[in-house]
Amino acid sequence: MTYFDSVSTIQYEGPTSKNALAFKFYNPKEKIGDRTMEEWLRFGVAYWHTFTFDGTDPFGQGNMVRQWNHLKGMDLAKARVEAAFEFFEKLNVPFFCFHDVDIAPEGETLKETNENLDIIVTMIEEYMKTSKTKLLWNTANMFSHPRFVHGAATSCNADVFAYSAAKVKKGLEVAKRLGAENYVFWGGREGYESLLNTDMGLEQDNLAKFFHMAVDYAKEIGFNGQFLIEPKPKEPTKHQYDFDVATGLAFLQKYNLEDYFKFNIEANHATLAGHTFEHELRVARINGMLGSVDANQGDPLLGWDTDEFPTDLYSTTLAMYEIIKNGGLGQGGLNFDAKVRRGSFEAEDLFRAHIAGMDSFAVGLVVAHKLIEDKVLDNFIEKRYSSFTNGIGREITEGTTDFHKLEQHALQLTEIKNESGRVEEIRAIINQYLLTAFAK
Ligand code: XLS
Ligand code: CA
Ligand code: CA
Repeated sequence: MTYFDSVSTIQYEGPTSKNALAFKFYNPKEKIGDRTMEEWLRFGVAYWHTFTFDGTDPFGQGNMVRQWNHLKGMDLAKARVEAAFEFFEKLNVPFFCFHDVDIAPEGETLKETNENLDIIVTMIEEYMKTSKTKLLWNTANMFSHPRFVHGAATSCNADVFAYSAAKVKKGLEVAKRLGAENYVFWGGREGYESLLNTDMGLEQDNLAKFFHMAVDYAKEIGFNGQFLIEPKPKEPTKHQYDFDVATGLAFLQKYNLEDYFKFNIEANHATLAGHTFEHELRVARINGMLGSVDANQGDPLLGWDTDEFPTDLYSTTLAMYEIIKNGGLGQGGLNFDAKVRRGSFEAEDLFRAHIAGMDSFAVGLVVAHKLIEDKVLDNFIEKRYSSFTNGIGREITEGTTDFHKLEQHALQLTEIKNESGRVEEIRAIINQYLLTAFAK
């Protein structure tokens, strides 16, 4: 059975193509610096948004037109796997990601749920033998079912903690079987609604114990993928413990977990935290903690997690700037944790949306690479901080001065001269690069 008959393999046709089902900028084998676009970008498809969700929102029923809509239970799960691998091949995408409940229905008991999962994982494993598409990461959904009403590893209920451990244990076994490059922990309901009924200290200690046990179990079964924490400040809980990268990093350091984790940074979560996407990437990068990216965008006019496909070229450029400066994403990737808008209900929209996202990041890659090659920002920054390369500045950075010497230096100063930061000029230069990068 096939599911996307109107679409054939998506080809690169170049910036002037008028074909909606072709790449205009993403040319997988084109070299940018020392790597191909495919190698830099490592795109992934999010199984949940693309194959599982049906467009349901708080005000309306599912409306997505999909070839598998008439099916139920395991038949539905199997059809989605078939559709997924057809989609991956036609989009020529190197990776995909899923939650356990995206791929297989939950049973009456945990045992039954695991049996359903095993059947679908076996099917996926078969497809992966011939498919080029690999598993970027999987994760456990510990937020949808009512049992997780008070959280999972931070629940007030020890039985829920144990149940969550069993889900992650299974998830790690699946990750190992399917050769996942990473395993993600997004703390869906790991936070609180009100301090009036919350033991925050206990909840965070428990979360750390949970992570240590996960690290131990991965070692025990020989799963070598990278562990990733995905920060998010709010939604569904009012205050999530993994608020942003800085908060997550402090948590990992406090509990001696920093050597075992990196971050999966989602653009929309960054903006919900009151940061830019590039801020979160920078905080992770300068701390050696940039693991992977959930490539999407929010809507500045809406205060929630809208998970839109990324099309803002300014943002993709500044994101790729951080990623190139990081030396790439290593075993991470750019996972489109993004859903088509409710109005984009045709199956073909899934392709149109992914093409838009892939082209936007390809543009970002090309422009960011050029900015780095021409040292545009580096030169500004080098000059801006040049006072730290000699004299008293150098003594500060080398740690060879103290308050006595600094006071002596300050007392001698007759005038302190600052220079303009010239941020408008820099923004204008970035615009120039964006507008001319593909000009013939
Ligand atoms: C939800 C998160 C989630 C994670 C994986 O907001 O983005 O989808 O990426 O659990
Ligand atoms: Ca995400
Ligand atoms: Ca999200």
